[in-house]
Amino acid sequence: MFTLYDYLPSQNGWKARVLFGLTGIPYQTRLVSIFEGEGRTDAFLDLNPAGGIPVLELEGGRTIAESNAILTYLAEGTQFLPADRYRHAKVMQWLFFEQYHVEPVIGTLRFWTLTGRLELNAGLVEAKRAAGLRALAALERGLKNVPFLVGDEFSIADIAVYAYAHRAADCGFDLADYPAFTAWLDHVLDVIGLGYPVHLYSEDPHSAV
Ligand SMILES: N[C@@H](CCC(=O)N[C@@H](CS)C(=O)NCC(=O)O)C(=O)O
Repeated sequence: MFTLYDYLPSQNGWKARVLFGLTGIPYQTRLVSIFEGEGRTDAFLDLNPAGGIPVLELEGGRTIAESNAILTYLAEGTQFLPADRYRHAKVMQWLFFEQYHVEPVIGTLRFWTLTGRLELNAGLVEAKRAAGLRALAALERGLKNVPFLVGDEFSIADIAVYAYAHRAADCGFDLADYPAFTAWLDHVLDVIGLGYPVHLYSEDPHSAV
C-alpha cells in the first residue's frame, strides 16, 4: 500500500489527499511534525533530500517528493491526466505555473499571514503581493473561456492550482475582480466535494513563531 508522509495544514499534502480520494486508491498516512524538526532528521532526508512533505512512499520503499510529481504519478492512466500529448503538456504547464507563481507566492504569503510571520518577512511582502496579483490575473485570463484549466475536463492541474489559490483571501487578496477565476473555484468544488477540509495552521501550536 502507498504511504503518504503528510502534515495536515499543508495544502501541498492536501493535493495528494484529494487525488487519493477521487481515484479511490488506498493509502495510509504518516504525519510528520515539520515544525518540530522531523523533516530535518536523517531518516526523513533519506525519503526526501529537500526535507519537505508530502512524500509518497511506494510499496517496496521507493519514494517520490514534490506534490505535483506525486499527483502526476498517481494520476497516470486515470481520467485526471490526459494521455493526449498536447493536453498532457498543458497539464504540466499549469503544474509548473503553480510551483512558480502560486505556491511560493500565495502559499507563502498565506503562511506568513496565518502564522504571524508577516513582520519577520516585511521586506518581501510587497513583492509577494504584486506577484500574487500577477498570478490571479494570469489565472483569470487562462480561465476566461473554459471551465477547467485544461479545457472541458477536470485534471490534476485543477487540484494543484486550487490548493493554495482558493485560499488567496486568507492573505488579503480580493477575488471580486476575477469572475472567471471565481467561477472556476465553483467548478472545482463541484468535482471534489466537501470531503477534503483545509486544516488551519492554528491546529498545530508548533506552527506559530
Ligand atoms: N514544492 C514542494 C514544497 C514542499 C514544502 O515546502 N512542504 C512544506 C509544507 S507545505 C514543508 O514540509 N515544509 C517544512 C520543511 O521544508 O522543512 C511541494 O510542492 O511539495
